[in-house]
Amino acid sequence: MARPEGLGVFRLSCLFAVFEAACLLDTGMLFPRESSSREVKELNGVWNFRADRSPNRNRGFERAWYKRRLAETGPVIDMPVPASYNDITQDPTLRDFIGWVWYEREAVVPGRWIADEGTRIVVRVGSAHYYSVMWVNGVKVTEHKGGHLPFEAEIGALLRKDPTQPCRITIAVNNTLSLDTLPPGSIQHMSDKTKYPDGYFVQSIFFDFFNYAGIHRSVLLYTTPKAYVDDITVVTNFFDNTGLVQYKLSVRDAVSATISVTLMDKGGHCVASSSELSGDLKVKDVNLWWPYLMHENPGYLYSLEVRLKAADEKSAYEDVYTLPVGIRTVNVTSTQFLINNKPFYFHGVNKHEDSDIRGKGFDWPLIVKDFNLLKWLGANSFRTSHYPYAEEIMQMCDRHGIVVIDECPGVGIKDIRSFGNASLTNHLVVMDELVRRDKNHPSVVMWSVANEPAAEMPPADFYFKTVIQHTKALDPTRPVTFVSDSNYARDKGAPYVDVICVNSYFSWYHDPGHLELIPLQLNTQFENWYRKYQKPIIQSEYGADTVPGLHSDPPVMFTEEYQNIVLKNYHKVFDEKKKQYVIGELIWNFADFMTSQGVLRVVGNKKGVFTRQRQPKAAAFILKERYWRLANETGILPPWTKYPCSF
Ligand code: BDP
Repeated sequence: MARPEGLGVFRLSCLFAVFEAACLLDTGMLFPRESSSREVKELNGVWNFRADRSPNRNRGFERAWYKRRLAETGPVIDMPVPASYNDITQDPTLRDFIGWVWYEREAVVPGRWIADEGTRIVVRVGSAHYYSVMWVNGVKVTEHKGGHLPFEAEIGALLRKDPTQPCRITIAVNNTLSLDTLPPGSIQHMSDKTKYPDGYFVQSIFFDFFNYAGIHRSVLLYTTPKAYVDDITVVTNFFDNTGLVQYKLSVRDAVSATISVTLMDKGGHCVASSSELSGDLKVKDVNLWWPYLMHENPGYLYSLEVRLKAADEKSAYEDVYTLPVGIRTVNVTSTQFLINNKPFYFHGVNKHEDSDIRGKGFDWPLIVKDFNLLKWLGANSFRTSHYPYAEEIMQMCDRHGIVVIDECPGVGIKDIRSFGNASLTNHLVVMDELVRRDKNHPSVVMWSVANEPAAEMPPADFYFKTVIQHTKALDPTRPVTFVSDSNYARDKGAPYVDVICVNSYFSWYHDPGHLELIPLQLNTQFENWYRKYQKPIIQSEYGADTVPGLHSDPPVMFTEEYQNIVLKNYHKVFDEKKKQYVIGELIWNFADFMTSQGVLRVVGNKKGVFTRQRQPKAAAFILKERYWRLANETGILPPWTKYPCSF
């Protein structure tokens, strides 16, 4: 990614050719936004729900539950959408259920949507984990593999066939993970009749968070005109005071279209315009997009308003879509991560989408609380460990200047059978879907293709080389990483990435209790990786499980004092190495989170600096002190945030 100054324009002009060639998907996935030509109707609330408890979990398909009201097929319960279903009831068999569950509700579709044949009606699911099939009025409209990315289907024609019918949406969701899903898992059938009843099976997973399932993000109906803007890609740059927004539009079903593209500043003033499907917009006296705590006006967003006018024999159509655009650059040298050509140091966190009751279900109060905590902490960044987060979270990051390492669900790739062709093909499709969804977010500065896979296995080299190269071809504007454990010697992904991300748990999983070893071992870790690859390094995980309220001095494991010393000992080394090639530190974890049950976990993973209920442990104050100090050293802080801050 290192780029000599001055080559930027040449690089940009080549980008779109590559964007197109590499992606296997043929439609866009713009976030549904209301405009003068588009309406959005949320279908969140209480849905009917039924788990298929038949021995092969297939009765719903055999008896075509989608053809009737779900309540007519058997007993249904209330289920909130969005939410994981696991923690909603008191039933342990539903919490741990494996297989197909069925959701259903009827939506009221505005009559004018149906009456106007020039209106496309789309049903969209923000995410459902893991495999989904969707029907409308008993007709299958789409299916989707993967638990963290959106899918949609156009249903206008179907609804117009019989406008007297309600719009009954049925979604079957299966959480079973197999060796070629992402993340992978496997089903163990327990055949020892002395220990297990007939047909007993369990889901094995190779990652450390609860495999929450259900419809996790909003279900929407939205409209566009028949001729519409299907996709927008923007790439940005700047030279001196002039910003450059290179854009490309994809439009559908538009015969004889005219385009008008207007870039507006925050005040709504036009700063550049065009009437082409693709082009360069120049912005004088540009306001760059800056990270939180790096500039007094972080997260500056322009609005790119795209107007499409088209006509066919029957009608004229006008579509309007407005995309927020942040103008910024990202580059990597052998020792630095540069945002807008200035060194950026990641002082942030790893997160999970996880909370009481909702599991991985989207929840605005939780999200806004988390952003308040991030800002309180002085965190300027996070990694979406270990899967893509909700689009609304990425939009918050854009607005608040929180920098994101956007990770795909490539976590727990531990079994050699998960390196086969089926897995690889699926991994490439997931990267396509992720880049398609998140490519325009200025907050996203790097893609992460995997977390701690079994990189020592022989097929890992080809596998990760392919995934990393594919991702770079999809998006040549952002660096790519691959998150390794601390053992540099067995790493197969590192030669191909731009930034090395390393997780290590010295004095925890290695030499538990020996806090005094952290500085030596961490120093050795950094030296080894840098000597071998000469690439900048992020400490992408470190931490210690801590039960809030547990105390001991001298510190012992699981106490708040122990977590404090782990952090402080890591920080000493970071302070030295950040003068050389260490470009960031991300604590594991922002908050405690649920895992599957096991002897190493006491009601979940307790490495949070906040509890699962978002209350600070002692370590949160240490981190806050440090992050504000780092920000004060490296950034330009607005007066109200001057260290020591007023929070
Ligand atoms: C790391 C994993 C993370 C785990 C963490 C831990 O990347 O998902 O939760 O260990 O054990 O290796 O706490």
